[in-house]
Amino acid sequence: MSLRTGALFLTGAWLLLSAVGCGGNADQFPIPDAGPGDPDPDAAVNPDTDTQEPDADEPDPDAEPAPPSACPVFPPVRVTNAPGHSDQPAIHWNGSNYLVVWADERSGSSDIYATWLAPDGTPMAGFGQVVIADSAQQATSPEIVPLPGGQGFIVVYENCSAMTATGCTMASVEAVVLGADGRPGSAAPVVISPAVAEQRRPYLATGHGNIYITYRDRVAASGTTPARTVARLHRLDPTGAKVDPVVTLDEGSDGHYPHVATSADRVAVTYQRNKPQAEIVLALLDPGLTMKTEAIVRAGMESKATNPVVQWNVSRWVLAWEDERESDDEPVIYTTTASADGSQVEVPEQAYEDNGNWPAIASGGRMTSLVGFYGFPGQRIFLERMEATGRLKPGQVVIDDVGRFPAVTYNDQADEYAVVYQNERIDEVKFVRFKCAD
Ligand SMILES: [Ca+2]
Ligand SMILES: [Ca+2]
Repeated sequence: MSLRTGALFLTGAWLLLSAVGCGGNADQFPIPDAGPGDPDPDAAVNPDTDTQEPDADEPDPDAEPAPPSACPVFPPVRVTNAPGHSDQPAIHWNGSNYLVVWADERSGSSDIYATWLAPDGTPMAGFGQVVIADSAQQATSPEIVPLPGGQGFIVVYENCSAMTATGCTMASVEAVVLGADGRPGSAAPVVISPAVAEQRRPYLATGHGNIYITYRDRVAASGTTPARTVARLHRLDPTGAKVDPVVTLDEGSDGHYPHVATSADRVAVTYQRNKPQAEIVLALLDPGLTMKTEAIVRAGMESKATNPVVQWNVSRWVLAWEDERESDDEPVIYTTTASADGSQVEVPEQAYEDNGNWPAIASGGRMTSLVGFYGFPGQRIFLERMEATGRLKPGQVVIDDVGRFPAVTYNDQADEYAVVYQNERIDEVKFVRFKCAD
């Protein structure tokens, strides 16, 4: 059975909504069957009901023209070519080259692969594309950070072991340690959190000599307390093993979509909790994971808010998330910043007037921060440039390709940003880079 991420279902719905909403022809877009999928952009993996053959890697002649890009973008470079879906890439710049990891179905089921790219996105000779986690199940959603001290990397991912018609019903969070050369050692992947009835998308941050991981977990019903989802946070040692304490963010309410980052003196987790619904929180902890502050970034309201992300931008926390306050089932990306101690949160700003999904943030260089996401027209990757104050600069960087699931990083040698994403027409991973004058 072929698999895709659950986000595809929603993407299909958004494609249709967007096409209808802007007066376009839905037939212009490769719309998969929506199926009985859970309309959750965070759903892990779902059965593939898309019976269309992948399109050739050519521009869609019927696509709406791309909006102008705020600065020039190099042509995208295709990273993967093997048969089978290649999906959800993550990228790390090590000062010389990029290490890219992604989920790949070339073996017939989804495994995690890695490759090294030169600064221009061409493959590094002698490495190729290496399976780093050969799962007997379906391994997806990899994330990568360097080990403290820099002598290698750690990759985490979710491993789905049970599927129903509506998606993954059982998944574990696992880790694999790579050497400085990007190759896995002989140790088997570490199970950080064993499979229970909830998929759990892990994120990582390195800082304070530690590796921090956050993910969703499921708490069984107990007495009169119903089963619920919670956001976990703890450290990993350099072998990928769990280090106590395990922090549960706001144990009393459903917590979803946690994402982690570090500054010089804090660990930040942003997540969504239901108080009563769709509140976005920035939790700030000290390096030993004692809670210091919880700042409310978006007060709970009836409309949905999903997939928040956070990064440190030298002086402030930068946040972005999908927000449906403008229109149900039609998310747009909102951004804001918060002061170092969380005492001041700026009024959130809508980043882009049209549909936006799957935000990712990179910090560094003259642009200070960059918020990437995929949206419309054309299911393109858009990147908003942010000043140090958090104010968005006019215009967007636009990648003229059919993309989703962007991951963004900063190349401090070339003063460029690099994006990896999945080309949704051919289900392959691509790399693109750009540089803006301001
Ligand atoms: Ca492929
Ligand atoms: Ca496998």
